[in-house]
Amino acid sequence: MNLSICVLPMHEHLIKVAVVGHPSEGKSSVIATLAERDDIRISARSPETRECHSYDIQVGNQTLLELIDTPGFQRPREACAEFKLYEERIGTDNIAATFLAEHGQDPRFDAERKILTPLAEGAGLIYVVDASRPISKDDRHEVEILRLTGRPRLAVINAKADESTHMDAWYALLNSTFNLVRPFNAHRASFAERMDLLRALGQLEKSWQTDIDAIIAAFQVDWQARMDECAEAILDCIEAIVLLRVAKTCNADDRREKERVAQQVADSYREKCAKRERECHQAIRRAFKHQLFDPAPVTELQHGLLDEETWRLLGLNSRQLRRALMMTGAALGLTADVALAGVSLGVGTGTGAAAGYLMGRYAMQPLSMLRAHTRKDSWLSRSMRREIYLGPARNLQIVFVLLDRALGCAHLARNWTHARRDHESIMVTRPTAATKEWSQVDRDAISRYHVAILKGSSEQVYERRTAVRELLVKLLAS
Ligand SMILES: Nc1nc2c(ncn2[C@@H]2O[C@H](COP(=O)(O)OP(=O)(O)O)[C@@H](O)[C@H]2O)c(=O)[nH]1
Ligand SMILES: [Mg+2]
Repeated sequence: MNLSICVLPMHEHLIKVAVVGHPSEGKSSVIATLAERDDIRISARSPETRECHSYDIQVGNQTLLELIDTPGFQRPREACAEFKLYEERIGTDNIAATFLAEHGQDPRFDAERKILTPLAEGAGLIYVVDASRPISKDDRHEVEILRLTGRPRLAVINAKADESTHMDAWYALLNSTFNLVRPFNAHRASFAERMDLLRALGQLEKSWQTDIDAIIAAFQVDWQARMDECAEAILDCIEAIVLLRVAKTCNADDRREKERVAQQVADSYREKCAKRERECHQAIRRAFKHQLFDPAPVTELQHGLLDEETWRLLGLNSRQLRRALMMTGAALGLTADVALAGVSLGVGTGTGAAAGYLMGRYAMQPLSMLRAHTRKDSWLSRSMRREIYLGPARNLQIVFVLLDRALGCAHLARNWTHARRDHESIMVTRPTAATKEWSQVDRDAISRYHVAILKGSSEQVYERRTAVRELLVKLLAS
């Protein structure tokens, strides 16, 4: 994790923290979540971490914090017995180094040696326990070893299940042996919770405080930049899709050819929309540094952008849409026919507001805008060739559907921690319809933006885009 930022401490420190504990308690998961690294190996089956691995957290070009992933304790009872002996014989002064000197080649303590090496070299430690299970004898031995190392130590309660029966016992044990104890769920931790854990790390040792504060400040600046990045990606996508136009000419007298070409236009339009929307979702995914997790399946695979089912679930309801469209219709100065872009309703002319009203009923269906429209190639042309085209998208509902899908995607990307590997569970998530809950003022800002894209000057688009960007940044951060 490299965070570019301004507030750098004057001197170069490197805080080293070893993440230690029992196998499969979630040590690697805590690091993956904290450092936003989804390339760290995590497995439900056999313990994946056999060697120590370091993960740097940098501010600017300077590494300020090194998190060291370690294998789990293998023989805590025997190792603890050794520690007790040294305590009696020579005291606890760098007891970890004594253990390493005594058992430098001992194959029994291979894992313990790897855990204790960074501690003997001065690292602090985070002890990770799954507090949804009862305390075992081995846990008590591990806790005792870590207490005897005398290193600054933070215990992290990473409860993997919702079982809380053993929680009090765990807190009692850990509170008496660790400088600080914090709950932290590696699968569900929010950004604020991640920062809280880092803050706790800073409290362990006075000399760490400044650097940890710099790291937190850098994370916060970076987090804000992500909201801006996502908002820009969403706005670019809306503009591209609203202005998208796909057209083909055909012989107007040949009904079969017309149908075939209309189908081609519709297919090409869908494909281009899907491609453009996917670019937006991938930009969101990248902003949140996901390489493994792809939030797009929920929005893209279950249903397409222009599927009726999508439009049934997402976007505004017909009353909200009618109201928004009355405004849009009037602003665009559209007649009913124009607003509906040729969808014949048997209404010849009307006011923009009437167009909005009528559209409200039809705009709920993506196919109403997908209908291919024909017009003569050229009035001068004698041949009866006609153009079949789709777009630009006058139907405002497409903007709200795009917004719901992009915000849903951002919500998943933001909350999916880098430790999670249960990616298949994402498929059962329902896409969320957030725009229905927006205030009238916010929905109007979208209508105005839509009108500006279709009709406005670049200045007007810029101005209305800025207003919508502010709204999106607020929503993305909430
Ligand atoms: N449900 C849940 N599972 C977790 C959590 N943290 C870790 N796990 C799972 O526990 C298993 C072991 O995790 P890992 O980080 O590899 O443990 P380590 O051996 O201590 O490094 C993996 O299947 C993880 O997905 C958590 O907060 N919630
Ligand atoms: Mg591990």
